[in-house]
Amino acid sequence: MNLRKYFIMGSQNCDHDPATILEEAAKAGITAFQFREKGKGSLTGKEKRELGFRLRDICARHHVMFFVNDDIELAEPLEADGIHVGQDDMRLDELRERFPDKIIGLSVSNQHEVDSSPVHLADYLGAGPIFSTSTKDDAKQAVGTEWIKVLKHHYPDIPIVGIGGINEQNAASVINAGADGVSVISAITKAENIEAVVENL
Ligand code: TZP
Ligand code: MG
Repeated sequence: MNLRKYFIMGSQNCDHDPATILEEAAKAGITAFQFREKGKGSLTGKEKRELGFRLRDICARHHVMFFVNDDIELAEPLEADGIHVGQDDMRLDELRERFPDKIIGLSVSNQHEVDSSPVHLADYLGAGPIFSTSTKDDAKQAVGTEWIKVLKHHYPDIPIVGIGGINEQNAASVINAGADGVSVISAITKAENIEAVVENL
């Protein structure tokens, strides 16, 4: 499992064809992708599913791991490598039972969430928002790279990816804090030069 450069997006994050953006990012060397079709302007139903298949196909061609955010019903048809859930989604023990072979990622934003989650059932943790972000309307308080260190100290064996406000300039600080990877939305979807950004993450 290589989470080093983990791109996340849905059509709501893209000002042109999401497939074109993903294709460029995949060619440039992202190692994982999460289909997160969610929030204002996002697709639902058949359109969401069709976009999922297109993006899944791009990942397969480039050997990029493919994750689905939340949508349990899409994980199987899209043959996702894994599922990423937050605190308000399906319980980890139920997920694990239903998808014994899929990678399960869990978002943890603070100590309270860690205390109330079966963290050990997760295959990796998404930690953040590390920096402030305007991409997610309901993003929680930015926690800084210190949060990576705290999590790594308590769970040295669980891979951790930072999320939230990560870009070319600050990605190194997230990795230096002990993260196994960085996950980004806008750093790539809003990039003028996707290849250069992916390279520098
Ligand atoms: N979860 C916490 S912050 C965030 C998500 C999905 C948004 C990250 O977007 P960006 O543009 O990389 O700050
Ligand atoms: Mg969720």
